[in-house]
Amino acid sequence: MELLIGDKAWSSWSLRPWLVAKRTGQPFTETMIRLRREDTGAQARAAGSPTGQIPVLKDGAVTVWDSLAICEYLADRFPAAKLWPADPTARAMARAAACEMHSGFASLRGECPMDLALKSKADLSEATELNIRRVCELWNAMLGRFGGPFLAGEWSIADAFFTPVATRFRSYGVHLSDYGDEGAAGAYCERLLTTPEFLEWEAAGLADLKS
Ligand SMILES: N[C@@H](CCC(=O)N[C@@H](CS)C(=O)NCC(=O)O)C(=O)O
Repeated sequence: MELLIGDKAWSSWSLRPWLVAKRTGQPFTETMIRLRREDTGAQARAAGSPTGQIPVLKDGAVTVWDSLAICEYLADRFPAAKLWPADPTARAMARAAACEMHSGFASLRGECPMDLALKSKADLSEATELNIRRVCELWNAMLGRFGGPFLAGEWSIADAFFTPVATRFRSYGVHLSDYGDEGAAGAYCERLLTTPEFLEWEAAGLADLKS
């Protein structure tokens, strides 16, 4: 398997399927497409991306070109990795959470792009603050219902989707206690940022910035 990804410090879309691919325990190669360059789209196309965007997974004759679709493909291909919860209720809610992230939170995404090297205090718009409040509400509801340590109990694709969000909260100095959290969401955020897989991604991303 080959995963086309963008710069690890910036590519929030690539981080999600990369974390999931790691959790399969299967070997895969990574091809890095440099973002924020004039020829980013052309490079991605030349490497096999039908849209000129990344991430893309290539597995033999199969090409999958969207982060959520890649995660679903990996869950189908490697059922033993338990990438979605086994319990149908937990699975449905984990999927809803991942889909909400995949298609929503536009203001948060636009105003606070992922940048692993950044530590700042942003002046956030009302729309972004509403997004943060909703993330907090969702995290608290799922952690409360399934008992943690991750959103639907054990780590799942839903947690991969919210890992880039956790980096944004850290980079932009967002304290979840200002948005209705009584501690569980903040602790979960910290948990996402200390998994061995994320730490590996982060170290490589920060090293790339220096090279
Ligand atoms: N919906 C797509 C979005 C992918 C996306 O926006 N990728 C960005 C990088 S993080 C990209 O390829 N940007 C380069 C470009 O558009 O030229 C997915 O989930 O995979």
